Amino acid sequence: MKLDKSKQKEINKICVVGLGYIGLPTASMLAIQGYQVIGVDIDEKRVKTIRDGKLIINEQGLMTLLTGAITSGNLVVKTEPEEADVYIICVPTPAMAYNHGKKCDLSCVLSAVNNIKPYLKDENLIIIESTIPPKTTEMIYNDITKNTGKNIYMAYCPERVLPGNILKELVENDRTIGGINEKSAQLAKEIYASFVEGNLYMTDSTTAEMVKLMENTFRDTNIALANEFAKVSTELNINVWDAINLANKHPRVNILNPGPGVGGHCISIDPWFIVGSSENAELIKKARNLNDDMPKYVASLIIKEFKEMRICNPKVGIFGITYKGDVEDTRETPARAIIDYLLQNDFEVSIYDPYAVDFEYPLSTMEESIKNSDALIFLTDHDEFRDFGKDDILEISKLMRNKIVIDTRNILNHNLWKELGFDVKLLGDGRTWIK
Ligand code: SAJ
Repeated sequence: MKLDKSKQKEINKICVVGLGYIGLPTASMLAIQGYQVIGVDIDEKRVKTIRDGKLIINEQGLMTLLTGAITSGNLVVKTEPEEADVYIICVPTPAMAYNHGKKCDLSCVLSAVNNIKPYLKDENLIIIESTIPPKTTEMIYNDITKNTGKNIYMAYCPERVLPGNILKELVENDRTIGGINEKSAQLAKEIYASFVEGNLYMTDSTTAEMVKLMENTFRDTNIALANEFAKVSTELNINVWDAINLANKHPRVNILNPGPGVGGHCISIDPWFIVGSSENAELIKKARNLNDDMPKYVASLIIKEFKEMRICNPKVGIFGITYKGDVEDTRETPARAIIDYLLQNDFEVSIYDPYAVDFEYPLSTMEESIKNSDALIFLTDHDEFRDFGKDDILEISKLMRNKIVIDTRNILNHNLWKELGFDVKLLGDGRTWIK
């Protein structure tokens, strides 16, 4: 959709603060639509890299979009903000430890707001896209109006895109636009209407903040329920995967998958922002803790099993450490805690992951990880593991000391592994574990 300049007289210049996964694609998209965009990042190296037309993140299609934005002359990147009609804040909001849980670290958002304060004029619009706790937009709005005396507009418009598919989702996904008042929401809507093809829903800023957190909390609590079903099924000697599959045949049921825990920088963190905002968020807190305890549950099952089997000086190959399949991201990965528990219990651990590059523990080749091991423990649902066929399994079998596989994601062809002599143990299938 091209910008209808006649309708956009009030907004010409947009300053996007934070040029990461969300800020850079958003700034480029707005520049292509004809806005004059100033992209700001405090990281000089990052600014220089973008200026040179190079990418700071590996994202499909972003190179073409960025090149288009820079050559159009509409996108300029720098380390300091400047006067503009609109400011869009896309900086990180990590979690920090707090009161047996976590809370939102707002320091980057607050410092971005402080950096734009000297440039603010009456009638400016500030949009926050970073994930933040409820009422943060209101708090920042009150602070700005009190301390600058400026008459500004403000809105919260959370991003919703999946890394790996950012550009498509940036354009196609519906968006929630929460204004501090109606005029703020209306102005923010005009900006997003320039490139979003999905629906734009307007609401107030606190509702929009909750909407973002509720989306990820829904997923977290649903996974927690699946994980609890897995523990109960193990006790009852049934297979949770079969049970979930059958339950999901109901037209109004959709239970997600159990697993070794919930990782990544969104689902495992955002629910804490609700917990920190209300004493009534009991279920959310319980679900979060249940998912956080899954690595301990999985490690204890494995340790107990090895004791029952009387395997001395166990060596295991860990297959997959990233937080989910086919990505290289290890932030908040449950694999980290599982490896810690195994090491504390005198397991020798050798780690293989086809995607991970950076990790606290050394990474091995697939062969090193298999060699002389008693078991292979599959923690991540990489397609490479799913695709293991007869020849691969036979090769693996030759190198191992004991032929055990532990599948925490239900990704292996269990019948094939069993036919080739393996003892297959599946998370959530009580029949495969010694009682
Ligand atoms: N997981 C399970 N069982 C499942 C599904 C996932 O154990 O059935 C685990 C995964 O293995 C992983 C974690 O949960 O460790 C989170 O993975 P995910 O694919 O659910 O979510 P993210 O963190 O990669 O991306 C999400 C997306 N949100 C939703 O799908 C609701 C994305 O659209 C958001 O933009 C992003 O969070 C975000 O920024 O909030």
